[in-house]
Amino acid sequence: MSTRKPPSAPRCAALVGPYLSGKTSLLESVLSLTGAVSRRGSVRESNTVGDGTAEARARQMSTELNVATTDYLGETWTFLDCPGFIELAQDAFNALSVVDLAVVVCEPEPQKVLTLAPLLRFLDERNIPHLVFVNKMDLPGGSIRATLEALQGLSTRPLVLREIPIRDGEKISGFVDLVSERAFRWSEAQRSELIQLPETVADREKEARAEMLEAIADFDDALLESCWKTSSQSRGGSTPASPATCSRI
Ligand SMILES: Nc1nc2c(ncn2[C@@H]2O[C@H](COP(=O)(O)OP(=O)(O)O)[C@@H](O)[C@H]2O)c(=O)[nH]1
Ligand SMILES: [Mg+2]
Repeated sequence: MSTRKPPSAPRCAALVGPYLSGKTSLLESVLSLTGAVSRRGSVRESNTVGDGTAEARARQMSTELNVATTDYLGETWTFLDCPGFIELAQDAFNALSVVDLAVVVCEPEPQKVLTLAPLLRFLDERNIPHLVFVNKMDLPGGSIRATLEALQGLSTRPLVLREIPIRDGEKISGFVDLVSERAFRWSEAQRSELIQLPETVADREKEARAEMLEAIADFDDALLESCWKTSSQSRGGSTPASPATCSRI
């Protein structure tokens, strides 16, 4: 029996969040990993797909919406990378009114996420589907747990981890996807590599997955069933690997 679902209509996602959290870099990674561009540019080298206007390059920041389309697993996604600069916030709110999904990009620092309060309120009040992507996990000192607690204080909806980090000493070397129960090792600017679930993270994975399923069970039985299926299929090795850029929370 085929496990493939029929492709959906084209979808649109907004990348929103504070200035410098990494939205334009995330867009570049998505485009590169899905094959829309052959070489991953970098904001520091001023050669990204986004921020291509003279003004954005000169200011080294997004000064207007960046729009790019790519395909993944047979589905078409258009991304609206919104400027995070506070004086351009209206551009982000306008984009959020038309998208299927908002990806809130932030850094793993509780103090910094407090600035997300108006954005999360906007998403909550309008019932806009959203996920939080905690970026810059390669930098030392970030805390997922403290960041999640700070975010929960700003959101009326329960927030649960979708991925947990794999630590290697002080550094984070990869993550476990709690839906498929697959572990991945990060490689700089490359597709994450599927690895055996490390023993050191097995207990934490069970605990975090139980929390995630419990939260889902409170409001969506179909989604709960789909999570169970995805995990058993991936243990059988029949589903494609998750994208390296999937959600961190
Ligand atoms: N260490 C680290 N730096 C990042 C990461 N993502 C983005 N950056 C850097 O953060 C800065 C801002 O990135 P940018 O994508 O322009 O952020 P935006 O303002 O949210 O669009 C740039 O110098 C990027 O190179 C990341 O995952 N890790
Ligand atoms: Mg930007």
